[in-house]
Amino acid sequence: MNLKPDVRTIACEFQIDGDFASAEPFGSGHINDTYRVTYASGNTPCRYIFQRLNHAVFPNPLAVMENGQRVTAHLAQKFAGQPDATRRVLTLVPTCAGKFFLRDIVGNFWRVFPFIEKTRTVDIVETPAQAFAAARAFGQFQTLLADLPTPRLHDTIPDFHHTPKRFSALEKTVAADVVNRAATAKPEIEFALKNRAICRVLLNAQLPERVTHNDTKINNVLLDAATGEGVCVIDLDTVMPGLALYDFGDMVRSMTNPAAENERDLAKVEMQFPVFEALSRGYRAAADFLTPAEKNLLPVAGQVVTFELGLRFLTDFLAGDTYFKVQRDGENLDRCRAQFKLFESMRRQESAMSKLVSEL
Ligand code: ADP
Ligand code: GN1
Ligand code: MG
Repeated sequence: MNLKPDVRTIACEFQIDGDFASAEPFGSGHINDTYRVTYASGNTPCRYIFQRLNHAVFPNPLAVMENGQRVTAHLAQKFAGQPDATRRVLTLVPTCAGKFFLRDIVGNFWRVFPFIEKTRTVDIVETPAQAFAAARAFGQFQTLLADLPTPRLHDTIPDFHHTPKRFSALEKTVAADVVNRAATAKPEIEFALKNRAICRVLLNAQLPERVTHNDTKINNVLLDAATGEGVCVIDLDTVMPGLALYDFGDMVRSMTNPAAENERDLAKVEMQFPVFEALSRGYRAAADFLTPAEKNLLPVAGQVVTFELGLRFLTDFLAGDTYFKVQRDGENLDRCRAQFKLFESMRRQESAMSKLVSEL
């Protein structure tokens, strides 16, 4: 699974014109392996994104592929006839056998998309306007998928945003302490225990189930390189039934933090209120379906998701770094500390956030 794959061999299996020229690892995702592949075709090079799915994280790759195909086909139908329609949604390139994914000889699952040119992604928001654009794109994504025909999408990772279950997983991992790291993380474990009440805030509110993205990081939306507009929502593996507020909360979590997710200087980690304002405005501009209960919880959604991801990083640190890719020892603990610091910063600003949302 983790061996360096021969992308050229994989490429032969897909219906792509031209000659394979090069492949390079691409992006900064924590889970899948992504490559940008260039083909020479006449005078103009043509680029593609190749992705190998992490099937340790996604236990049912076929379900992921089926959801992906249904979601992209539905969105393509919605954008058909509009300017730039083919840049607004991912398009799956078929294999020579006419399927939308490839299972290679060692059992890995691959899919290929045309690279959407003249776009860029960022890992850290640069301006509130960028946050507005991303939030509007994610809000529009939810709106367009609201009428996805039945059947219900597969749960590609069951209980992905079930925060209380994430908490229980942490408790079990602390008890097992398989790599003897619990002592190192004592302050973070205590922080988690002290704040556990936040886990149920969204789930207890009886909010409607919707089709949601579930990983609404800023680098999961392609921004137009010239205008900065949100062009296309990508990274669709976690699109499944969920709560709209987990998407909004994950935007607040990932976009209001001006520091890297693994930042060690916690003084740099503070929730940026102008970015929160831009997110609220951008999301509300496109997500026109929100119920009063959903609107009421917009100000705290970020806290729940930030706390949840802190729990997940801490759990993975204690389990020996088996889920999120790490580049150095202790990285998952650093990531957890940054999430918990951000959570505290959101708490401190909760009343200002509520005031803003109620005024919108
Ligand atoms: P991961 O699961 O690793 O986060 P993503 O699907 O988010 O994978 O892709 C990683 C990065 O590759 C993205 O942040 C984006 O920069 C780039 N990317 C992915 N798909 C495309 C595409 N079709 N066109 C242009 N860039 C893309
Ligand atoms: C992972 O694959 P990537 O990097 O977009 C993770 C998200 C986390 C995120 C934190 C399937 O997303 O849940 O919020 O890292 N994806 C999965 O950066 O677990
Ligand atoms: Mg991604």
